[in-house]
Amino acid sequence: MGITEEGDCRPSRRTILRMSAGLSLGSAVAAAATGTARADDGPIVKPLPPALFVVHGTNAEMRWEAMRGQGYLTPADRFFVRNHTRTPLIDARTWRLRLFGSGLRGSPTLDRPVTFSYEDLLGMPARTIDAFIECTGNGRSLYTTQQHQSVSGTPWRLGGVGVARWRGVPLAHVLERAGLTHRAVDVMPRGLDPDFVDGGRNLGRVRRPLPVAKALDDVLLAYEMNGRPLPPDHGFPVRVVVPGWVGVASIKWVGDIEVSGTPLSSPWNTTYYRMFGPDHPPEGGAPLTRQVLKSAFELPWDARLDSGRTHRLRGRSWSGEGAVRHVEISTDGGRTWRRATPYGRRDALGWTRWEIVWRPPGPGSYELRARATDRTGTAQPDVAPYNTLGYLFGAVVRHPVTVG
Ligand SMILES: Nc1nc2c(c(=O)[nH]1)N[C@H]1C(S)=C(S)[C@@H](COP(=O)(O)O)O[C@H]1N2
Ligand SMILES: [Mo]
Repeated sequence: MGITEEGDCRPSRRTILRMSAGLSLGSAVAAAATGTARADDGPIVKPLPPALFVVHGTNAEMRWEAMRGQGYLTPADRFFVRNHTRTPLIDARTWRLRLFGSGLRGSPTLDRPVTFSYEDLLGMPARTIDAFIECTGNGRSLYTTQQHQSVSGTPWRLGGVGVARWRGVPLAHVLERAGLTHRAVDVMPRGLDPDFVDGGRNLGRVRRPLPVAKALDDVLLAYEMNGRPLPPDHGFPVRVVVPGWVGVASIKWVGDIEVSGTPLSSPWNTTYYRMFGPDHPPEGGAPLTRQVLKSAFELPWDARLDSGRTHRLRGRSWSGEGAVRHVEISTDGGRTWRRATPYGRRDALGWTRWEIVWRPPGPGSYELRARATDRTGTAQPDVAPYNTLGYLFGAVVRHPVTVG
C-alpha cells in the first residue's frame, strides 16, 4: 500500500551516482551562497511559470489544470511551495543532523548533540512512500468566496497539495541510532531557513513538536523526491515527511531534532495550527494533526468548455484519514449526483484519481461539485466549520465553468 521496504541497507550504485549529482549541485550553489545571500533574491528557487503556478508572496500554489494528463505523482516542477521565509541553499557536504534532549540516552545537549552526516543517512536502511503533503490552509480562500466568512492567511484555492514519491530513512531508525529512551514523549524537528517574524515578533526557526508515537510510526527523513535528490525548495538536503498530517509537520531543511522527555511546544502548535474562533476555546482547539478529506477537478478555475460535446472530467480526492472509498459528482448545483469512476492506483497516503463524462445541456454557467467519501464512511460536508485562520477547508467546492 504505497510503502516499499528495501531490505538492503546499502544504496545501490545508481542511487549513489544520483546522490553525488545532488552533492555537486549542492556545492555549486554553496559557492554562490552559504545560507542567505544569493544571486537571485526571490524566496523560491525554481521557475514559477504562470501556466503552472499562482504566486502568493513567499508561496506558490499549483494550478490544478497542471495535473491534467499527469500520472499519479505531482512532478517537482509543479509541486506547490510553502515557505515561511525563503529557500536556503545548503551544502550537503557540511550539513549535519543534530539530535539532542532529555528523551535520548545521556541527555545530549544542542552543544554536544548526536550527529549524522548526509552520507550517514544515505547508508541507512531506506524506505519509499508515495504520500501527499498539503498545507493546512489549502482551500482557505473558499471560506470567503463560498461561505462569505473572513479568515486570515494565504488565500490558497485548492492547489496547496501534491503527491510525491519520498525516499529516505525512517525517523524511527535515526531515533533508535541516536539512543531513544522510553522517557521520550515529543520530537521536534527544526528547519535551517531564516527566523520567521510575524507582526514584528521573532518566532525563531520553523519547528513543531510531533508525538513520539507518530514519529515512530511512518515518518520519514526524506532525501529524495520523485527519484531525485530533493530540490532546494522542497527541503534539500533532508526534510521530514509526516504522511497524512498537516503540512507544517513536514519540516524542510531539517537541521536539528529535539527529543524530549517532557511535552514540547512552539508557535506552530500553539499560536498557529489550532482552530480559533467563536466555536473554539480561547487558547484554540487541540493542535491539528490529520488533514481533512478533499476533492479537486483537473480544470482551470472558471474553465471554458465547448458546448455540444461530451467532456471527460477528471479529478483527484485525498484524505488524512486514509483511502478514499468513492466520489460523487454533481453538475446541476447539487440536485443530482453520479458516481465518478476511479482509475489507477489509489493509496491511503496519496490520492484517488477519478473521471466522469459530462455533456453540458447547453451554453451557460455551471458549478461542478465533487464529493468524496473516505474509509471512515464520512462524506465531504456542504459547509466547512468556521475558524478564524481558515484551516482545513473540507467542504464540497463549487467549481465554476463556462460552457460556450
Ligand atoms: N523549515 C521549514 N519547513 C517547512 C515550512 C517552512 O516554511 N520552513 N513550511 C511548512 C508548511 S506550512 C508546509 S505546507 C510544507 C510545504 O512543503 P513544500 O513547500 O515542499 O510543498 O512545508 C512545511 N515545512
Ligand atoms: Mo502549510
